[in-house]
Amino acid sequence: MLKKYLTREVFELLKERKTSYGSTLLDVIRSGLCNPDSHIGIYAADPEAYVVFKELFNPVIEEYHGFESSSSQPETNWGNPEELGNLDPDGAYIISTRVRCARSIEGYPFNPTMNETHYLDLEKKVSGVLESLTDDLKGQYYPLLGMSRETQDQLIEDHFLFKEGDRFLEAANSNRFWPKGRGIFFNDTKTFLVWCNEEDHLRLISMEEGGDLATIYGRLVDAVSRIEREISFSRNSRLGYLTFCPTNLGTTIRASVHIKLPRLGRDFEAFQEMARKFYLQVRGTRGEHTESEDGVYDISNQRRLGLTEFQALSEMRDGILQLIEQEKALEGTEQSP
Ligand code: ADP
Ligand code: IOM
Repeated sequence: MLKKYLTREVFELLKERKTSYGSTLLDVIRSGLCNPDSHIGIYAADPEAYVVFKELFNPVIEEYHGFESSSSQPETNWGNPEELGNLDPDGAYIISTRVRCARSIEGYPFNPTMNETHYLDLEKKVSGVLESLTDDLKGQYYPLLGMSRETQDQLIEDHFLFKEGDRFLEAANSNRFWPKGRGIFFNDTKTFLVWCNEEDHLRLISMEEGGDLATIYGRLVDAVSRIEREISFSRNSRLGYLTFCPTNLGTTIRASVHIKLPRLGRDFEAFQEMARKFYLQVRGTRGEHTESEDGVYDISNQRRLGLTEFQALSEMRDGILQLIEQEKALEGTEQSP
């Protein structure tokens, strides 16, 4: 998208602009310049970048979320999680379900403009609040600093932890001082997790095996509500919750399933096209920029901005149910004589 929207005209307009943090156009586009296989290729080097470089951000945001420059994010509305139900009660297709949202903490800039003290202060503040959670959310914060390579690798392998040295973030100047200030919190059952200072200040995650979306989303809603009593998050009246990457603005929600759809997956182009029609995005088994392994796809809502939290979840649920129906229809044709 960087390649598509950074026209000569836009470049001439933006090339000398700076935010009050000192971020330039180069800070915004460096990840895409270094990684031509990026999906988007731009990051908001600091919260002001969305306004100062709006001639580049707005069309990208519009293409990704279908959100026009005159639109505004609706008020937060989590809805009633119970209504979402279980997407695969027989456990025939869905291996696991994960719902995450991102949050930036008021008063802190984004990765490229954070200094070492910002990272360490933020980690201290957040880990204290997380370790005060009780009941089903009770758990512990584990800093990356001092965590053994084996423990990290196992947590990554089990899909709980972010990977180290992401080249897209590296080029965006976002891995400085690593592993300082980075870490993961999880509850005793590893169904509620929080990533600290990876791409965003916080990623709050609820996940478990199977397709019980109601329970998994309900847990995230409860956790976010408890945490926001203690920490103020950055929210903008037009763009909703502010994030480092424009794909995550608004609700910041990505609700995904790890799912096996072997018949649909045979024609991957047609499968992707069908997913797009349902506003879904297909990723590989180990997340963004990875391939599918053993026919397992990560399928999630594409849009996060311009709709409420509950609408984002409903869009994901409806799309996944449709894909399962299509898979069943193909099974039916194969079984008939
Ligand atoms: P995000 O942008 O949501 O953090 P990534 O694509 O970077 O997502 O993936 C982060 C991790 O979450 C990866 O290990 C990925 O495999 C894992 N993941 C995503 N969805 C699921 C799911 N439904 N079940 C299990 N793991 C998942
Ligand atoms: N969110 C971010 N990791 N991603 C969209 C990077 C990209 O491929 O541009």
